[in-house]
Amino acid sequence: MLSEFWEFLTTEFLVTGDPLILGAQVSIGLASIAIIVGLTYFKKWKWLWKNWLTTVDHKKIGIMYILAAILMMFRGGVDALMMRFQLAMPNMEFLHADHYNAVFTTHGTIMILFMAMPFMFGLFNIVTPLQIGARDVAFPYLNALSFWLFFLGAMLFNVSFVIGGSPAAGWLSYPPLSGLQFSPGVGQNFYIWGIQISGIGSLATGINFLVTIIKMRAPGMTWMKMPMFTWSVFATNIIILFAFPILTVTLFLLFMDRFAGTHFFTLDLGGNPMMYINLIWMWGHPEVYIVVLPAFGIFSEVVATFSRKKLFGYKSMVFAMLIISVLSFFTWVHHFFTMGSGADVNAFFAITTMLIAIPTGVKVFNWLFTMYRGRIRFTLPMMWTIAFFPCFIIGGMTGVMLSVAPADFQFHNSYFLIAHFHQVLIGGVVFGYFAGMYYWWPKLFGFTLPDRWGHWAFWTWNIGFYLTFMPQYALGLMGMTRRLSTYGWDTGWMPLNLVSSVGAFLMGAGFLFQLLQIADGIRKHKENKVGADPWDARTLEWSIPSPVPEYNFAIVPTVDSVDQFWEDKQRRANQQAETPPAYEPIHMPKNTGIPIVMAVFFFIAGFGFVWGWSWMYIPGLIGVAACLVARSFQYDTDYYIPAEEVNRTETALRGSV
Ligand code: HEM
Ligand SMILES: [Cu+2]
Repeated sequence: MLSEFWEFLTTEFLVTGDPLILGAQVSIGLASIAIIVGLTYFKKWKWLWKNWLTTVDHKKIGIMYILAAILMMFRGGVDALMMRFQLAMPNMEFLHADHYNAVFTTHGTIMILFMAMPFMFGLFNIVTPLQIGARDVAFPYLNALSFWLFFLGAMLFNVSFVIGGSPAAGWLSYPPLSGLQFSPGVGQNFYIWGIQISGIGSLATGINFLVTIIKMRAPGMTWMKMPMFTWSVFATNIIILFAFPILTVTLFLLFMDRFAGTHFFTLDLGGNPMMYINLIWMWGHPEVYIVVLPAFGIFSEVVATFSRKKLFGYKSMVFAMLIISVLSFFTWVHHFFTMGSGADVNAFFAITTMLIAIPTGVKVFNWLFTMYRGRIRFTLPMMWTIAFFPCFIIGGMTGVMLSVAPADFQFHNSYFLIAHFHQVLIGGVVFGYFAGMYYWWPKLFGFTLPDRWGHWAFWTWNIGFYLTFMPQYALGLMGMTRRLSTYGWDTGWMPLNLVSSVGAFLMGAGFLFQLLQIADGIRKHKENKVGADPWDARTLEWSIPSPVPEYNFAIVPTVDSVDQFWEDKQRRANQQAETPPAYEPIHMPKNTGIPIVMAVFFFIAGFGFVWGWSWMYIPGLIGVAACLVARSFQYDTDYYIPAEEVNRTETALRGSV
């Protein structure tokens, strides 16, 4: 009995034998012990629980999202570097084929679902309520729950690395490869449940922010007076609302195939793998627009602020965004032009794909026109925005090349594609979120990040980027296919691959410089303290103190133009001082531990399903239900901040700078 248990533990449960993984296990263990000891030693458990784990404050939730995203960027980045190390030279024996499969699968999944998505949700959380003059999101409790579902879903996915084995069927997990027959271990189950749990959180966030934007805008802020970033959040969440339910159902059907022996996606008994491929891309293609549209919103804010000009073509920007969000649902077949849909179907999807270039082009021109004759300041957010243009223009053009269905028979599954999508995902999404992080950092923390390490980071990232991905276009045309774990000397691919790998390590260095920059910034936070409006910006979030008090706006603003705050400043410059405002008590939601506890039960249920242990998933599900019931009996969910306290906080915050 005991020996059976030991046998299970060492052969199936724990991933043993690989020195890389062993090293990771040891370092995860040590890091966890260090965190627990540290928190105990400094007596910080209570502080952590009260201020962070149970918070419903959208700003703190936003910070936690971004922290998690940076952590995941590290994990996904290490995966990327391992792959590039393996591919640097022919016949390398660093990662063997199976391990390589696992690494590109976790890399892709983590980068998109557990890095880009939380980074984006973090920025939504931090910025949206502030830009529309609201004191919170529509459903603060649901917002906390969404975060914890994302986080524990991500953790569930990540433990597959050391427990049970990683998924290895690609980031979209096509059957039959991802079915029981060809992926008999639990790796695919981790994929299904990690994404399923965090996906429910994403859907809830989408609904939450749609309602927030529809219902909670400051008086006077009509649709056409909404800031551009908020518009991008709105467009994005509409896509989430329609796309994520498709993912939920698809993953559930895949789970049934693996768990209950159904045949939705295998050819026996009338199932069909093509159905999976259609479904997953009906979510997957919109997903890439989900992550890129908010970056467009950020560029719009940054370009206007640092060119000191009104955003050029506001209305056309809004329509372009909405058109992209609709079109994004009509292009999914471009991911499998080669799988025999026939010429008519391919032509339709080729044309819809090319059409997206038009609204996107409109946006690029609007940004350039905004900069034209502006008084440009080359701050870090602006630098990342400018770096985005060439990158996205090349990436966009290669995208149009890929959308030519007959040409795609050549490019399909080659390194040309890898270069294309990294160019738009890194140049568009990652650069965009960096711009946003630098832009709103002082609003959140009350100090700016010093430029020195920031400039190092900027240049190493950018040079590294072109070194990594430009050779890959050529490699693709030379016949190198994606998901290839090694190649021979006779291919002639060595020099370009070597350059590509050197570039990847430069990007890794760029990431480290950013960590240094943040550490340096925290160390010098007193010197770099800033007031409410360090950038001389245009939108409402800059009208309140930095860092923002928990209630955001002491007095809810009224709005009658897109650049209300900017115009107020112009007016104030030649007017007398305002009379001190009369504060009123502010209604706030109370912290609650239920979201994190419920997400832990989701984790337990998910882990149970991964292993098919009914003794675990049944209690897990009961726990989830119990949390729902407990919440419905929680009557004492809010409180008021008295007017005097608001007054005190405001005087302290505004007086100090
Ligand atoms: C330092 C930057 C990065 C490097 C060096 C890098 C490198 C790679 C490599 C070598 C592959 C595997 C190619 C293959 O053998 O097929 C890959 C795949 C992939 N990467 Fe990245 N990557 C980086 C950043 C990103 C980012 C930021 C994202 C998303 C936001 C991303 C998303 C993906 C996806 C979705 C795949 C496909 C995975 C699959 O085939 O299932 N990567 N990347
Ligand atoms: Cu697509």
